[in-house]
Amino acid sequence: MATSDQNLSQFDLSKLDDCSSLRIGMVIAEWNRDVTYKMREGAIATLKDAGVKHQNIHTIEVQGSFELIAGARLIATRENLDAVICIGCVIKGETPHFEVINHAVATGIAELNVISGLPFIFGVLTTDNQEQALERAGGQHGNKGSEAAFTALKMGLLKKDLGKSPTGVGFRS
Ligand code: RBF
Repeated sequence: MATSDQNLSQFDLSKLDDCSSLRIGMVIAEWNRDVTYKMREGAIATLKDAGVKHQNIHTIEVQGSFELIAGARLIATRENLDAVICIGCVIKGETPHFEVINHAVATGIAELNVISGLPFIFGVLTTDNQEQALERAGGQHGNKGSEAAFTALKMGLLKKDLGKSPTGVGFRS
């Protein structure tokens, strides 16, 4: 599933409806922070370019990508958000941890989408090495953090348009 020819970072923000009332959460994993902080930068720039107010962008950090799930759930219980962006970077090592973590994170974030009325956006890079990751964090293959933010904007607008508040299933603090 190659993405090198699908650089969504050239999305068109002007085609979106008014985003100025959207409230967006963001959870960033500190593991591989050389990569994830660049993705965070790209995501915040995209949100601001779309008109999301600074005070309506809520960010927290967690240790590794595995903790994105709990972090995303926690921020969703605390703030009245329209979407949550999960940003991480898992780089293949010499043990099966890569597959284990990737599977757990993808499944966990998918489950959050299912049990709540809130969109949780999967902004997790899974690469063979750091070079590939940096190419996707502001390098030649765009910034996947910016793309995750664009997806969050679209889903946040959709939620405002069609959805109700989170059902609360599993989200009471
Ligand atoms: N977290 C990441 O976000 N990216 C990684 O590439 C990554 N590699 C890991 C490799 C090993 C062997 C272990 C034990 C953890 C790794 N983690 C990584 C951290 C993981 O997401 C989590 O923070 C810890 O397992 C604690 O729950």
